[in-house]
Amino acid sequence: MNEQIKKEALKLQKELTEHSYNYHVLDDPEISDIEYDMMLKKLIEIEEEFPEYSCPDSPTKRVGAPPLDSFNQADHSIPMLSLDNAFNENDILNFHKRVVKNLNRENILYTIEPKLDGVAIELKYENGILLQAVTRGDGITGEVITDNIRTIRSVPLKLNENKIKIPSLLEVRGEVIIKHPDFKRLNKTRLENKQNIFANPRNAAAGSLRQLDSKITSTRPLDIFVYGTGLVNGISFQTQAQMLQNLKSFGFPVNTNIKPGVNITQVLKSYKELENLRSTLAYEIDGMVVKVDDISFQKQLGEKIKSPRWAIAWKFPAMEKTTIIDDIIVQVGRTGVLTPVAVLKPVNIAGVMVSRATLHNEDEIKRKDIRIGDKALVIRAGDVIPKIVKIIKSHRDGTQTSFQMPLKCPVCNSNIEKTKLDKSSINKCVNASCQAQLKERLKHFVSKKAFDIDGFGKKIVDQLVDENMLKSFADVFLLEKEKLADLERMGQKSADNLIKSMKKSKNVALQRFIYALGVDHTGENAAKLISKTYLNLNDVMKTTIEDLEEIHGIGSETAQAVCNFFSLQENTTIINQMIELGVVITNTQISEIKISDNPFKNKRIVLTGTLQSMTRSFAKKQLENFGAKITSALSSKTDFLITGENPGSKLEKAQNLGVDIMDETIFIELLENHK
Ligand code: I6G
Repeated sequence: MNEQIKKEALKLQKELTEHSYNYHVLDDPEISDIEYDMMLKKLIEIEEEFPEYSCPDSPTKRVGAPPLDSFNQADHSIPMLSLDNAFNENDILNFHKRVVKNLNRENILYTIEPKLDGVAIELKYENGILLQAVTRGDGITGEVITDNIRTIRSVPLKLNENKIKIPSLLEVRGEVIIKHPDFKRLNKTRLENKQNIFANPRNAAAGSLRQLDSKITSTRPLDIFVYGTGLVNGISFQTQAQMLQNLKSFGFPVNTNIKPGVNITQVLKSYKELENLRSTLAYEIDGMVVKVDDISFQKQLGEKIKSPRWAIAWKFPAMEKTTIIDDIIVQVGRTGVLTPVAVLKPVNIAGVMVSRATLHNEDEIKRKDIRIGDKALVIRAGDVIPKIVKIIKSHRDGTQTSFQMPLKCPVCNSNIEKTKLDKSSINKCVNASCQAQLKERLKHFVSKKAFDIDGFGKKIVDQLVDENMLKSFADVFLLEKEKLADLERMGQKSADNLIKSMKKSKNVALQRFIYALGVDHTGENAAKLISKTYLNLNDVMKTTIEDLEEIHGIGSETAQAVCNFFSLQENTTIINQMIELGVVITNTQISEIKISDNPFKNKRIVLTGTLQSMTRSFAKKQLENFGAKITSALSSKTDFLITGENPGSKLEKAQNLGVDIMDETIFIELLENHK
């Protein structure tokens, strides 16, 4: 019996190890997460009852071990050095010259790898089994974090044995990271649980590895890429590229953006390529590591006290910099929401001068304890607008001042309305005609995804509002070339072009038009969903909250905001003015073609009973969009009776008249099939 259980434990250990590798290293899972969890649960149960069938490389070790009181320390067999840095081409060419001179040979080949921005660690495998994991520490001694490292699914607990014989000792070095999507998810959860969020993926990875309770570490989305070896017995490598290849076949994740065996010209070219790739990668990198490829040459070159002579890190410009918050100003957005913005001492971050950073809202300022005069760490990631990561509190000298949200709108001096949301509160200027709101609404109205009026930039909108030439959306279509040309910094040609683009924009798709109106909670997606449902603007303007809520993807906030917007006389007046000025709104989502081919087209239809999946008026709207005619009275001319719950006398009458009866399920199916 016990033999049977032992066999099952071994089988589960083997299969779970393979599935984990497929999932975490190859990114190619063969079973579902639920199946994996079920198998793991079974193995945990067996190992709990029969601990003798467990082993150091059992997948059950990944769920964490009992908490430690403190970490033990361990010396690295070979010191974990750091790398010298290069900051420009010249530094790299000088490195190359030194290599050429020391080796006394030209034509040196290098292997280049992305430099990951994570936490350096060393893993020790004896006869293929992971026995110890140590942090870099001071390079000589690190902390033993084996239980924590075992929780990382992509770290092999046992080396794969295929073509290459498992060495008796293998120390592998690598970088523990957290990928961007995992980092975002982690911080979102922490925010929801009212925990401090991590400033960046590196801090999150370091914090997760520092846990004395590895069960906590096991909940963190840690990942690893390995890049080199420490002490090795029982295997040797000729080149850096071959070493990486072997590590890969042992089951380690090795970065895919590695270029093996390239000459110095290709090294120089690759830097730009990798820099361009940087923002597209799922993980943070901060440079490119250049290593002499031939390991016998590496040995010949040797090491200095702190760094090898055969490798160098060519750093990317920092995406994070510190600077001073000179002021905190308040901007008024198109919906009147007040947003505090930090005015920064201008700082060059990766080639872009940064002088502003949004602070989102009052609560964010409180949470991060941001004060005017503070020194702040600012991040610029991709095209996203700069963000304050944290305040350097040690810089405070008592001159820093707290920020107070204004009690009146800083632009029109109207009252501010404070609304408490679940996690934060928003402050809103109550005056819909506030100049700041008007400017922002108009900028949105003419923008690319809305009316797309070429040449109608933000500065022109500001200028036209200040000159009283734009007071509403309709005024855009009243602009005249001569008056525009008279404006400062405008001129005949620009005025001419602007009028031409304005005229061209008058033919607008319904979804763009709805989006352009800048209704609260109604972005591009909502505008598209609405125009997929209603034939024309008139139908949208007449709709109800209930009908809008029937649209999959439209929430109650959007439904209310849309109905509220169209219920205001001043809005409908402006829309009518625009139409009078030649704006033509066409629905490109519901086309004539669609209407020409569906089972409801030109049919006389009667609805009866209570529909479960939508309101009666929404069903009517949908049917009309398909070209049906909806009537209330049933006659022999009726083509279909659509029945909901409790259809009443109409059902019997239809049966007597021989009218086709369609229940809700069939109706929904036909509707969906022809959308
Ligand atoms: O800190 C490091 C990051 C990446 C390294 C490194 C590396 O290779 C991709 N390689 C060496 C040899 C050292 N540090 C010392």
